[in-house]
Amino acid sequence: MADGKDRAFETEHGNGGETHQRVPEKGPHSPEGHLTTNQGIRVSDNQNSLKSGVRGPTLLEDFVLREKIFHFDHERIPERIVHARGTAAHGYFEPYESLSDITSADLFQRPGERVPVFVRFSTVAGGAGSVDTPRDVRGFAVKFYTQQGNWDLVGNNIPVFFIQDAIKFPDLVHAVKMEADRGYPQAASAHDTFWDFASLMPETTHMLMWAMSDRTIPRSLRTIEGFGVHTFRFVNDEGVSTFVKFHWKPKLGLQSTVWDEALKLQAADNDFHRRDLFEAIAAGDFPEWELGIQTFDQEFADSLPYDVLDATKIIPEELVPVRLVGRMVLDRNVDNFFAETEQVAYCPANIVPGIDFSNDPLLQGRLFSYLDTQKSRLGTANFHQLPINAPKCPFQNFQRDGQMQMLVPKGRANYEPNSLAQVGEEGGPRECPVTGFTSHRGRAEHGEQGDKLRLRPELFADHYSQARLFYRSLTANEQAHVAAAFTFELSKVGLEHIPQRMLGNLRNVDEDLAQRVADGLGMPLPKKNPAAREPIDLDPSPALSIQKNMKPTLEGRKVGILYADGSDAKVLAKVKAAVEKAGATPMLIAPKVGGAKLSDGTMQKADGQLAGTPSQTVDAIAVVLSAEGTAMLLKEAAAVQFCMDAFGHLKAIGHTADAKPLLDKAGVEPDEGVVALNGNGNAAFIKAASTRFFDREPKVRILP
Ligand code: HDE
Repeated sequence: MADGKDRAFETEHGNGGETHQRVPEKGPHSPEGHLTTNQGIRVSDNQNSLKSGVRGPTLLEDFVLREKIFHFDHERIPERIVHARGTAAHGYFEPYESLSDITSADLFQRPGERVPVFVRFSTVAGGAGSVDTPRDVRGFAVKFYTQQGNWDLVGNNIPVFFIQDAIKFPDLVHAVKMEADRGYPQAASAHDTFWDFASLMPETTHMLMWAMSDRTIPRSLRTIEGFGVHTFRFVNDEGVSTFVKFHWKPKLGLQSTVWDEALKLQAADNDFHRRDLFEAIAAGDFPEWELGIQTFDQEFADSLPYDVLDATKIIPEELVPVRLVGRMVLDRNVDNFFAETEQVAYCPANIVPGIDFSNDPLLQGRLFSYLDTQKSRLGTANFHQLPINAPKCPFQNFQRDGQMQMLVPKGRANYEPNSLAQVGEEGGPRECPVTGFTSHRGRAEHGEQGDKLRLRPELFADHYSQARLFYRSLTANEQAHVAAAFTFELSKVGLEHIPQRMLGNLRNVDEDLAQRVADGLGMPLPKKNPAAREPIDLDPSPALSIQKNMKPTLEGRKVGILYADGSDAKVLAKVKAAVEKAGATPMLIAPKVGGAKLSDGTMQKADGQLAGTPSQTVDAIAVVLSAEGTAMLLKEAAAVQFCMDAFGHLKAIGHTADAKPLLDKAGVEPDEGVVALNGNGNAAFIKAASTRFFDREPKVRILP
């Protein structure tokens, strides 16, 4: 009779029923390995539901089936309203030096002492099932499990934000998410409602410059910076406050894709970023960032032509250098995506003594939102007890009960004050004015206290100076990318008055940029929109450019090596070894995943099949083909596209002499990045593969 059971198991044990008598001591059929219901009852059959007769109806009495389906029906929880798609990892933070002069926060006192962290990276606009590589801001949320409680630094990979006041956040998010009637586009800002809102709210302009730059199409999560965005406070033992802005600097340097590559990655691998992070950690190639701080006092803040409480402004690094105070290493993947990555609950209100908020009106709104959203997402006020959210130091108070209470508090003391200790009963915890968290007092003279007003500080009205500063800090190639991104996004807007309004705003940023976007759209340049406050010229900040700060290294990157039957075994082995020596991962790509027969007769297995491993998934390519292999692949569109895209995405291309006809067919023109592989050390190829060839771009695409 067909019962769907595991045949090998049956052979071993004679028949299914016999297992009850002869339980092995170890393995899946040992007592510990037994499958049970949630009530602990052992399950005898996980393949068949209980029926009345072999062909009869399923019985309601089948509690094993009912419990299993019931639980499955409720496996999903509401996804995050923003930042729904994310990936996370465990690691540690260690300070380089004591910061006791400026903060009493315990985690910054003892150099080298590690604090566990859990970091979640995310996109913002798309749903949990969207893709990893849209043009979007990346969330960079860090939970530090310190000995004084949890500190959450819930930041982004961009140092400013779209809006200045939390009251506009629901409007912003409604506008950027898929349009309310049609339910699209997913994970894209290139549509009417986003640009309608953005163009009506000039305060978004600085962030728009960043969003349209290569910052929002990162190559890897390992190559993004992170920012706390708001101005925070450090407070030392004497209660003296210093303003602080937080930065994360990636060890591998900044690196982005080009737009066509990001688009094609959406087709090649929806999970490109999470796979990259997971694989790097699994391989022991641990991603690392340094924590940087910019600190300054009130007097300095008062001297600036912008307001440090305004989250649409940066303080250029050239003005206040970023001091590197520690490093963070991610060295452990999650065991379970749901239990950890999905259930983690970050909250900017989670701070520890020694750190405090500023009055940034965006931050102030966030302090309410995150706790509130966790209740609807995780369903109970006890979500802090989930292992991923619970502090690693003791925590105790008189909060009680509620859904999913996991703790079993003892005794009668569930209120305070109480005098139960006087009669020998447990009295429970007490407040501590000395070591407990105390808030920094605001100062009336800085407008931090006063009349109740729905107003913004005066300097918040300057919406364009820093947008201009950003644009003018980029390389010419990066500026062209910004113009191209505005052109692409606005070309997707159906209502014509919206791009016109946006162009009118851009004229306040930079006339040349506005003209380029207008030309790119094939639209007339409208009149400049009046600015609430006339922009001023600020000194450019080279630190804002990705290209000016890229690290020429192959470390942590991937090189795709294309080969086929007849490829030279020695050349292949040498390229592979050179790539490994440079700290990168070679990815062997052949027409068939089973491999190809090399010149010496050996069969070389592939890591990826050509049709499923396009060159956008790697950082550089080596085409190691014989004349015979080249002749065969000239008829394979995937091979031609492989080379064409590597060239178009400004990547290094190493090749054997015999592979030249394939490169010719793909339109690969000779330049610095196209290197002959002669099998002797491949030094020139490795050097080329460690960077990208932005000078090549005018040959492959017309940028506005
Ligand atoms: Fe968030 N944001 N946000 N945000 N945010 C959320 O909290 C919110 C803002 C950021 O990996 C939500 O748990 C408001 C700035 C990250 O789980 C929600 C405002 C910055 C994450 C929320 C902002 C961020 C979130 C949704 C304007 C950079 C993902 C789910 C006042 C400094 C954390 C959740 C993770 C998530 C509210 C603006 C970063 C709804 C009201 C600025 C990295 O509470």
